[in-house]
Amino acid sequence: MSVYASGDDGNVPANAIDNNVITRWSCNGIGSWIVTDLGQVKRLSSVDITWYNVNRSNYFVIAVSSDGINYIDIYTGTSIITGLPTAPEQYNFDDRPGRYVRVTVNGNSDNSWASISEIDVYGIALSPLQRIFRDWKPELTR
Ligand SMILES: [Ca+2]
Ligand SMILES: [Ca+2]
Repeated sequence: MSVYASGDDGNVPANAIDNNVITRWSCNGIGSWIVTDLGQVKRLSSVDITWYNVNRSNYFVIAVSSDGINYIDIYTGTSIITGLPTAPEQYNFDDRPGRYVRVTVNGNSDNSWASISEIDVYGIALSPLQRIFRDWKPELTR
């Protein structure tokens, strides 16, 4: 599994999948994006995003791809202003195959920064054993 992004300010992309909500990926600019590469095509079910700043609404699009080139938008949303403590927000969609999960941030209600503490992709790895337990959808970005 790997992760890369359109850029960063020193808060590097890897911080978005280190299972630590204290660390974050940050990049300034409308349309900043980050991609998680799961290493192989899996059945994707939902994406949790823990936003760095929960006192503003983030405008975002989640897209998935099997080849890292051709993406399909699967979720367009606005995060909720919750106030502290920071908690993951779950975005569900119909199960679909994918290897690359891209989150594009089109700014937020305060400025043009993208700042994400954690991205958790959930789904099924499609191994024979896991196909038996269809309802068991572990985090793939762990
Ligand atoms: Ca995680
Ligand atoms: Ca983190």
